[in-house]
Amino acid sequence: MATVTESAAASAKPQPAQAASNAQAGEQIDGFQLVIEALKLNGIDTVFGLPGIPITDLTRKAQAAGLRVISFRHEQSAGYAASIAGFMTQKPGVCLTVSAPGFLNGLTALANATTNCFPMILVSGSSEREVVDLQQGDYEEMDQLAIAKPLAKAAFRVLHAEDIGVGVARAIRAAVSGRPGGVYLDLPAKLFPQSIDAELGRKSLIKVVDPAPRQIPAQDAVKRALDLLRGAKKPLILLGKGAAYAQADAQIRALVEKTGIPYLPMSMAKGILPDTHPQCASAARSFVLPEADVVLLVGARLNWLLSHGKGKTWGGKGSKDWGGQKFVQVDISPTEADSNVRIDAPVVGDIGSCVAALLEGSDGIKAPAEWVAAVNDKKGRNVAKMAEKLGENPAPMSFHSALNVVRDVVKANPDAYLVNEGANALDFTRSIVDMYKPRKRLDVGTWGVMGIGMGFAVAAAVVGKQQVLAIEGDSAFGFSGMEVETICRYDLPVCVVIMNNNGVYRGDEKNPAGGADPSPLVFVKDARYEKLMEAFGGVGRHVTTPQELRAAIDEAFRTKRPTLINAVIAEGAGTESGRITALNPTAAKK
Ligand SMILES: Cc1ncc(C[n+]2csc(CCOP(=O)(O)OP(=O)(O)O)c2C)c(N)n1
Ligand SMILES: [Mg+2]
Repeated sequence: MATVTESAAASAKPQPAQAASNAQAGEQIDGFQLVIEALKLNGIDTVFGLPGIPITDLTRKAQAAGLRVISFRHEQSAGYAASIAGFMTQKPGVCLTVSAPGFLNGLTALANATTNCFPMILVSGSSEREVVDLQQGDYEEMDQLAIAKPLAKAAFRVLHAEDIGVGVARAIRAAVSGRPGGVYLDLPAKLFPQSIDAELGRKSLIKVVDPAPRQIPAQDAVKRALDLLRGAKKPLILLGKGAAYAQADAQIRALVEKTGIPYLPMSMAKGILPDTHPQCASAARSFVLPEADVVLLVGARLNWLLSHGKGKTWGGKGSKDWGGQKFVQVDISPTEADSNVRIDAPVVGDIGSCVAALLEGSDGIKAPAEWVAAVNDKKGRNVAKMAEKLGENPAPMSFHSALNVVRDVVKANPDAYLVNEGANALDFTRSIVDMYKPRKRLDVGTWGVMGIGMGFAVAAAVVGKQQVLAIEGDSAFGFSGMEVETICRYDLPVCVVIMNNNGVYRGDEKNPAGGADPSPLVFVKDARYEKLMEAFGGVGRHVTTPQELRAAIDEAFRTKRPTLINAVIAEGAGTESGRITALNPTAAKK
């Protein structure tokens, strides 16, 4: 007996009576088509995902309708790709997954997007509501909407084809307005084949007007902030990933340069102004944080990455003591202020509008020369120390000698995207490799999550249409390594460099019990990761010196071919947890 498939059912000849009523009713449109048209109407031209029931035809039909459909090997990578596309473009990145397990695989990326304020929509097919709600054991049964809710900024389900327009519009607005985040859109299998009158269906779609409205800060809030900055003896500006997202690069630069205030970029804010800018205080971070008296936070939250705005990092006596700074906080979310320490002057609004308002009122605000000189002095000494370290040429390579090469490559190719994950591989890259343009550094973000690597790299190449350089710890790479096939399949200009030290943090740990099992922290020694890329037709290189590394990266950039460079780093070169050793419970106990 022939199996009745969806497409066979759809193409079955209508009965005479039905045909007559169809003719009367005019052309029909189904749920698949309405979803695709709703996305297209809102300027979404690329979707990331992984096909299967019930969204297989959605991926096919989307491609047929001219959307770029990037199909991954694991939903988590597709989700990370969507989320970083959202960060890069201010349009929600869309990820398509199948029900239950596919949905759960995508959910990590959705939660990560919400945490990082990346606009993303996870569109997941789901099983039959009636069966799910009675827990009768459907194929891939799961109450996905309920599970997504606490991890998403918003979550919606569409049951009827005529509501698709509203569902997509609400998802878009929720993802990009105010503080951006991850949105879940649940589309049950039964929705897709529903057909309605095509004209009515198309009329029901909504092209979202002004999806992320500007939010103008109140004048008195701006004045309060300016007064504080005007009285500062040691002012400091901290630029966060929110400042990068806002694409207010020109206003931010103008404010920094007009006031002469030293600034520190958070990891993904590197490049809003070039890291080589004379006012960049990155090289004097541990000097400026405790010394500053007034700190202007722009799209930066006082979370763990900034030691919660208190403690020794900020000059406090004990680990939880306030360092005495006054804070001005520019943020789109009115509830961000005071989340860790007192914010003396919250400025609530979109970053572009807030910075423009601060700039307009900033006449007479100038960083005192003594403070600037002290910062520069500290910077100069630290840069000299770093240069010495970068000049060393040990065998096997150290993180420094390898990353010195990456530093030169990025300087020569400032438009390239730099994707970065790992522990030492992350921390050293962040501090050694200067960025020159905004939103080019894409990394593990607020959670320090491993696994973003290949998803981010694919999105950067597809959406950013530039060469991508992914600097990966060998452990970090493993989380999404199979996506090298995706990179080869779409023939993307992605060059992956694995900083291979044979393990998590280091490769020289031993089994403390002395047994045959290796330490939980180490991998197969001298693994040949480059062969993974060769397996799919890309270029693999095994390098042991900075010269070989440079030649291999240059070749990848010249040819634009998918490339994986296995860079051998000394097993003992890293430190436990990179720069965040102190967060380990054992270290904390000491
Ligand atoms: C999803 C996830 N799982 C586990 C971790 C814990 N973790 C932090 S860094 C890291 C890997 C560090 O090793 P590697 O990438 O090789 O970097 P290295 O320090 O060796 O350069 C792990 C497993 C994490 N951050 N995220
Ligand atoms: Mg490692």
